[in-house]
Amino acid sequence: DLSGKREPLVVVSGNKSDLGVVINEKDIEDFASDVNVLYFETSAKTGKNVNEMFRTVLRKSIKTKNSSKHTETENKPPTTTDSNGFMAGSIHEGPEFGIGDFVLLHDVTLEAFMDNLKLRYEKNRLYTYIGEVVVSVNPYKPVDIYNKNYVDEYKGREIYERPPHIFALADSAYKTMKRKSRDTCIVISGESGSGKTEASKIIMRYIAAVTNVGGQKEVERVKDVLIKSNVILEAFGNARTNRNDNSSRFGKYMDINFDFKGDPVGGHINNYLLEKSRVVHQQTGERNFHSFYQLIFGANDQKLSELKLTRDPKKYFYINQGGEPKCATINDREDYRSVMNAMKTMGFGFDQAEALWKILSAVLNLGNTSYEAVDDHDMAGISDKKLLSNIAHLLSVTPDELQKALCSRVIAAGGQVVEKGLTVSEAMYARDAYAKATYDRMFTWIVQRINEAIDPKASGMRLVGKNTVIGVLDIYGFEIFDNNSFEQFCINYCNEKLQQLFIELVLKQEQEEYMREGIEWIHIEYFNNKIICDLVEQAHKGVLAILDEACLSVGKVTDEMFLTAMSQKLAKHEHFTCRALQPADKTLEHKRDFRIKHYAGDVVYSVESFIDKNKDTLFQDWKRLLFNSKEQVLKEMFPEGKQHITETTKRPITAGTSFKNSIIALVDILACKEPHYVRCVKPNDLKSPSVFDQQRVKHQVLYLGLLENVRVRRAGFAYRAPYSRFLQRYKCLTSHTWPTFRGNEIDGVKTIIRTLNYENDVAYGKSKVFIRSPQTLFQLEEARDKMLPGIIVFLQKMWRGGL
Ligand code: AD9
Ligand code: MG
Repeated sequence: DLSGKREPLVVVSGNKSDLGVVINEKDIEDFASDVNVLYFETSAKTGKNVNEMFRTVLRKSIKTKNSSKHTETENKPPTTTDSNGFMAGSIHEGPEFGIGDFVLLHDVTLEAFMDNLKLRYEKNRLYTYIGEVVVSVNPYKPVDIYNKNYVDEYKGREIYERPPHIFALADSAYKTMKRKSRDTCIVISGESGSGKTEASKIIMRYIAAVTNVGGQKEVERVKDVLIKSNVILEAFGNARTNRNDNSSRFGKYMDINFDFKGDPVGGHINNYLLEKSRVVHQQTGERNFHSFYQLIFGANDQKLSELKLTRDPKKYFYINQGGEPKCATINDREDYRSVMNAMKTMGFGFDQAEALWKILSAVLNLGNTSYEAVDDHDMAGISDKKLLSNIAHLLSVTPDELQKALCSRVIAAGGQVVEKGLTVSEAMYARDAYAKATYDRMFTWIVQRINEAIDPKASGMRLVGKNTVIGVLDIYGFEIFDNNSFEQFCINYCNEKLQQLFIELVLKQEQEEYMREGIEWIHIEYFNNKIICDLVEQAHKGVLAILDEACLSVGKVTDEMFLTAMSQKLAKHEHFTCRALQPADKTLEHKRDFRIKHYAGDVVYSVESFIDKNKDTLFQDWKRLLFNSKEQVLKEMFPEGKQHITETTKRPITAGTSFKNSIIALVDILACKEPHYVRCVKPNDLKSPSVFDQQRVKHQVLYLGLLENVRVRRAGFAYRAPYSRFLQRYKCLTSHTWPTFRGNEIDGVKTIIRTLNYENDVAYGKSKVFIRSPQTLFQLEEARDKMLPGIIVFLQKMWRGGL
């Protein structure tokens, strides 16, 4: 396999029956435009028909190549040759652009790292490698580096052959998946606003651009559905925050399924912990989820009046708390249409889409209900009967049923069913809980519908042979706010787990591979954050276990009691502290505060509402109300409402434990795939395209462990390959090994290395050859590049029977 090169060419010699998977011209064409030199060598003499078939493909490929020459535009990727004489357009672009791989830094110091990152940022070089990890800096401006020319430049090439780009990583994940039939995943991490979601979309678009060369209609449809799913998810799951105008308020892991030819045939999305508290409360400067504003600004007058809404967002308590309902970078009106359009593509029925907007309107109106005491016992009632009947209408229930669910609770005690009125404050609390639960369930319902639409089995495509996946993880970054609550605690725990996986896979595996291969290895110290993961998740004595214990005990347990329990059980833990343990600590201002020393920095959490949020109780009354609604979508959202009040319910699993389980499952999914990493960095807090805030960036570089990552890559070897692959790829570089080498593979590799004088830069492992510096690799690649035209002529001669 001499794959990975520019000019599409298929060379064949052998017997037709030996050609295996290649069965018709179309398939060959798919291969040919993707893998540039495909060389089949079999023992028998070439059959005439097969020859003819390949000739046709060859003619076509050459035609395509020639015509594409004339259509190249000025938007070409950089192709300068650097002062070191490295290949034009390779990872080296010349010293003025800094160094494309941090592994190549002269000295690995934080200062040198920062200088290089800053220089590249200033030169609009958004991407820099650490080996195969891509470090990306958010440009905060449109950059024209994702067009078709760039796709063509990166398609099918090896990661080191072009300047650093996220396309190279996407291509590498795709190639691994396709060539090795291995499931791969791309883990995108970084703090809020660092560019994770944009990166995931760029990757998806790249994959869409390089697949389906055969132009199959159904594959095109699948790609369209996969891409459009983002539009709906972002509408309902993203919001403007003070850190990011389009902040994802949920975690997302998406598998893209491919058939044996490498074309996408479907996918599956797992969603994690939507920040539902936003439905009822927003901080100053922030907004609720985009969907509310899309509805208010996007629906026409008639629709609004049907939905009992006005176009004035200031009138609705659930969306007016942040202050500014409009966002300069967002066009809610246009987005409303895009969402409608995407729902159509996704196969949502008209009635279903209508139901979703109705539910949104019901939530908005619910937020405007107020409660007042209707008797001497402070029992709550709703005086605005019009509002009540509007909401009832939107939820397809009767006003009476709605009033009951909002102002009272039905409980079963000793076999008897009793109705108990709620106090005004209880009713206000219940109202918000209902609004949050309804939105949260609606979001999950939407994800389920999307999953049905992208289910590979539903795509009607024939799934032949092995089906592989590329998973893309775009999950909330580490968060440190002024007030950190249960949500930040969960999000930061998730980031600890991902960091742990990163350490396991990248750093530890690297060291282990050297040991396995019997190569001398200088041990590198790095911080292993397992201790913090344990602090949160360990059975019996982890924070989540202590919290669950508090939530499950009988009698009233307060947040403060939970804190006391933690201060007793975790007193000795070096990553945990609170006022009771360190009374003099000024950062623990409030007696309800506790602090966790995360790998990314110290975070002070307030225990307030931890119990409540963890219990996540939703009174049966609301579930029953909506299960009995005439609206099918609501019915589907609340299936437990079917249960009769006297049936004892198992205590539902707590929010914290359920989150923990889903994150552990996620880590398991990722751990069995070949990982690729994008580490996103946010250059400043001003969303500015021109400010490189040293302090902020330095902090991220440190906590993302980037420097440790460089040290580990550098202490070891930048590149490694099994002997057979290395020999196959570079055997053309010496006359001792080309066209065939008669000895064993290790000797072949050693011959190449010796002949080219790279002995000082190489170590020989048990099954792989290791190359210390990427420069050597670049030189090998460059030399091979120069040889290729000659090889092709050679093969052509051989093919025509001239040799
Ligand atoms: V959060 O954790 O969901 O709050 P993300 O996902 O890390 O966050 P996002 O991808 O949404 O950040 O990027 C924030 C904004 O930065 C985008 O809305 C764009 O305006 C901007 N951005 C990010 N990446 C790019 C890019 N490659 N090119 C241009 C970009 N702009
Ligand atoms: Mg995001």
